[in-house]
Amino acid sequence: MLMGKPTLHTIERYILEQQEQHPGATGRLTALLYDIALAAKLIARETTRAGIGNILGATSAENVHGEVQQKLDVYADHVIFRMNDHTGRVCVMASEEHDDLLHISDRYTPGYYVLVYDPLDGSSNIDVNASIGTIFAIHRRISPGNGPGTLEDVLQPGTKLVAAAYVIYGSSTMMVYSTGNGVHGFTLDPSIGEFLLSHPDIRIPSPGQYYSANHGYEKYWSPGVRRYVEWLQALDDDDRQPLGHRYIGSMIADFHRNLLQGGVFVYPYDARKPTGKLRLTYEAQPLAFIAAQAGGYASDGHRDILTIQPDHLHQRVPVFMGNRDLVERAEEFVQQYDADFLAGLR
Ligand code: FDP
Repeated sequence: MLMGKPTLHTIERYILEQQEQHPGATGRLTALLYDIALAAKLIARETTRAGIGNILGATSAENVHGEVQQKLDVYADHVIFRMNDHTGRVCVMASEEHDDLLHISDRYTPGYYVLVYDPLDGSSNIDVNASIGTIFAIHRRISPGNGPGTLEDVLQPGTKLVAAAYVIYGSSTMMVYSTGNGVHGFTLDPSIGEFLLSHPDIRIPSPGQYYSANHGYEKYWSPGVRRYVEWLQALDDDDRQPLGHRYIGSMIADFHRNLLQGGVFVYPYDARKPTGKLRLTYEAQPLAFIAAQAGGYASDGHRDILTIQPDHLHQRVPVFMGNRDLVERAEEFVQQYDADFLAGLR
């Protein structure tokens, strides 16, 4: 008897239904999201076999940030590019693993969208079997004409994003995406190879439960960040409950937990890293977009991350991201206490 059972929504069906609500839609974005979901399935297949295959471990190549690339990074990077280089939907791509733009071969017609991705975020966690992820950001092209996309197409503020998504490879694989109409999460059923709707219309619960920050770097933190974290710990008030502390060191895993359970993710500027560590276009913008669509907020301490106009491809940005009230509190602390510290970093 099937009556009364909830409807089973595959990611394809869900994306299509969302598209049908926009009468003018051409289906190009829908198709691009399918391609991304398929790339995610291929990467998930390899990440779950990472411990048994010879894929485990680092290659000798370093990426543009001087980090040793893991083999899975190389695989994920390649799969995403190959999945999107010939479809006529994308005019240019940028990957966190490459110095320069990834151009579409002149054998194929450049498309209307711009795809920016971090193929495997948190890759230092691969060898210890902790969760890792892939992040995608999609813009419309703004360069004139139908030729190859340009740097201008990639360097757009987050307010211009058409869609953003991430995939988390954890105890299960999930894809979470937004096209500006809420945030929806799908869990991969490996037995049928389909992403099924498991978390419709995600909203960040309030009050937030957790904060995520690398306490190992506390000695480099600014006075504002220290005071803020002490406030999160409720050290100033015996009657207030502290937030719990959780930090995996894999942004997607930390972000995902805070999205579902409420909290704030903090990767600030500090005495060693004046602009923080995380990349604006590949990491901060798409996650800020998803946070905002789930009712949250992301700031660099002074302004909404989505409003920042990037000026180069691998730009870094300090990040405070999660429940709006917790992030606004961070802004208050750093604006009150960090002017001298920041002036000293310049
Ligand atoms: P990773 O270097 O392992 O790829 O942006 C990269 C990132 O991981 C994030 O996923 C993570 O949140 C952060 O760096 C961890 O950095 P720290 O080890 O400095 O805390």
